Amino acid sequence: MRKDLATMGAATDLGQGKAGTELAPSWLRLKGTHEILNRKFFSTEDLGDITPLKNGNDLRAEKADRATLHKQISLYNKRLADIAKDALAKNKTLLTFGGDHSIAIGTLAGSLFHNPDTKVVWVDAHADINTPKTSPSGNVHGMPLAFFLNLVKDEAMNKAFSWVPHLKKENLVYIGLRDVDPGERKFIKELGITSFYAEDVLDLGINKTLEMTLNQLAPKGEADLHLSFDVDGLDPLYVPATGTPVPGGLSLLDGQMIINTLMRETNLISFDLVEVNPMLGTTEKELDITSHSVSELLESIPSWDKLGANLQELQLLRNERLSPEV
Ligand SMILES: [Mn+2]
Repeated sequence: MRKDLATMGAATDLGQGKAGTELAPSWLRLKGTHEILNRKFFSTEDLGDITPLKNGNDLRAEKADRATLHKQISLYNKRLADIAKDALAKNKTLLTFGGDHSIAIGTLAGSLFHNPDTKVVWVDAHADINTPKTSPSGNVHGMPLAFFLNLVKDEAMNKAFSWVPHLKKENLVYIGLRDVDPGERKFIKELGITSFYAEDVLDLGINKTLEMTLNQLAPKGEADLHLSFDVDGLDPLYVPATGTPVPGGLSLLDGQMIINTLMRETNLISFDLVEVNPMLGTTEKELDITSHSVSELLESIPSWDKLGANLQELQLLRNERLSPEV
């Protein structure tokens, strides 16, 4: 775990058709997410909300075609990638509040620019590995991993996203899957991607699941890791305000264990929290449950100064401050 945190809001809905994900970063900030983070890290820097030039409403109003949409998504994510890369270069952990899951194109690219051998844990009900060809919906939030694993054969699409770096397939582990399209199943099987479906987590328990995940990705512990956490990985009971809920998901405690364990056991450099949609809460109660769950997930981040291994570092920092260089 790094002691300094940078946060940004990836305020976009461009990766899917339901307006509202672009409001999640500011909505969550109002619900007190940053107060929690301030307690968890030595320092926190809020990089603010990053908004695309045009969001879904703008593009719908001008009846933009898919090519225009894809270009907007690409440009926006390149910006996110550059911001992410800068934050990581300053030795900070980056926490990005989405937005829909297409924002991981930018944040994960930033992690891979920083370290091409970055490991990835993808918590999600969906595999997000569709290509324009296999995708039933055509929504880009279901495609980010297809770009990183070089599966997209669409020429125009590859041109628009030519800047996206590649991820080694053995560096990816899924947790929480349960709604996977036929084309996606084929890719996962062909590439041999380690996948813990929600039912596997139920069978194995979350501790065993995480132990197996870390044995593959971070056997020595110090690996740079990117956690991309789609809130629909959790059961809709805990996060009703999201765009594509699927029953039979992970428990809130599972989600907390994932975050807490990865923070403690790896060098977690980047963490996306995506697909909260405050416009899809149908009652005040559903909204309360959703924001409460997000807060509980953030509460599971260990306090930086309570980790024994960091006490020495804190001492050094203190000494530095007591005797500043002249
Ligand atoms: Mn997703």
